[in-house]
Amino acid sequence: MSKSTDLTPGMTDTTTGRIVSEFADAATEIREAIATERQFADEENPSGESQLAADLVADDLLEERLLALDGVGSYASEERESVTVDEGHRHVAVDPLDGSSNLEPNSGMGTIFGVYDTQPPTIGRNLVAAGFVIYGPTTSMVVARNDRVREYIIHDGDARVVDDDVSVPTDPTVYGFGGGRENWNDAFADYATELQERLKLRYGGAMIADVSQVLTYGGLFSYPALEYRPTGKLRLQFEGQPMGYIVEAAGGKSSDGQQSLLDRGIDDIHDRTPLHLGNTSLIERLEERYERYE
Ligand code: AHM
Ligand code: MG
Repeated sequence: MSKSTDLTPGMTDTTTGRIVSEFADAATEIREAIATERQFADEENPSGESQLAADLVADDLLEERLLALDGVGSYASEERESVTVDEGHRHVAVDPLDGSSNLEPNSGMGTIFGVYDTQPPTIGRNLVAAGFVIYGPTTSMVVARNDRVREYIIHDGDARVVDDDVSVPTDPTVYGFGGGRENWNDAFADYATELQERLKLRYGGAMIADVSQVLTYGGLFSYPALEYRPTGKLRLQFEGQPMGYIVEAAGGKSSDGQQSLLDRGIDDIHDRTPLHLGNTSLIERLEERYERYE
C-alpha cells in the first residue's frame, strides 16, 4: 500500500489522515487473516461472544500499528476489556472484524473505526472521522470526514477513489432488520410491517455490508431493542457511533429510537444500543412511531 495515497484530501499530514491510511494499509493483511485464521480462539470477547483467531489477529495488528503513530492517544476495541492508553490528541475505537459469524458461510465482513478528539468512552459528537472497510468480492473502504463521504477500492497496494461524494439516495429501496419479529416491541414491529410492504429485503448478518446497501440504494438498516435485550445487540462506541457518523455525513440519519446515535450517552465502551440507520424521512417516521407508542 502506498502511504502517499491521498485518503483524506487536504489532510494527509495530520494524525487523522495517517490513522485513516493505516486502516487502508492494514486491510490487505486482515483480508489474508480471514482466509487463514478461521478457527475459534477458545476465548470470549468482553461482550461474552466467542472470538475467532481472525478477530484477534486483526485486533493485535491494528493496536500495534495505530499506537505506533505519533499523536494516537488511545486504542479501544470491541475485542478488549479496557482502553490501551498512550500519549496523543487522537483516539481510535475499532470493531476489528464486524460480522465474524459470516466467516463460515463466506459472506461479507468488515472493519469499523472511529477517530475521536476525546478518549473513549465518549459520545459520538466527539468523532472527527469514521470509516469502514468491507472484505467483500473486492476490498472497499468508506471514510467520512468534514461532512463528506468517500469510497475507495483497495487493490494491489493502492487505494483508489471510486465515489468522491457518497450520499444516501433520496428514494429508499432496501431494508434489513436484525433480531427477529417475535422479539421486537410493537412500535418497531408495526413500522417494519409498513416498510416491508414497499421496500426489498437485504439482510446479510454484517452491519457494514447491510449499511453499504443503504448507502448505495437508500433504505433502512435496524438492529432494534429486543425483548430479551432491551438495549439491542450492537455496540454504541464501536459500531453505532462510527456508522451513525458516516450515514449522517452522507445525508441520512441515525437513531436509537429517540435521538441521534451521536447524542446517546455512554458509560462504558462496551455499552450496547438499539440502532437505526437510513434515509432521513424513514428515521423521522420511525422516531414519531416510537413517540406515539410510549
Ligand atoms: P460482531 O461484531 O461480533 O460480528 O457482531 C455484529 C454483527 C453485525 O455486523 C450484524 O448486523 C449483527 O451482528 C448480526 O446479528 P444476527 O446474527 O443476530 O443477525
Ligand atoms: Mg461488529
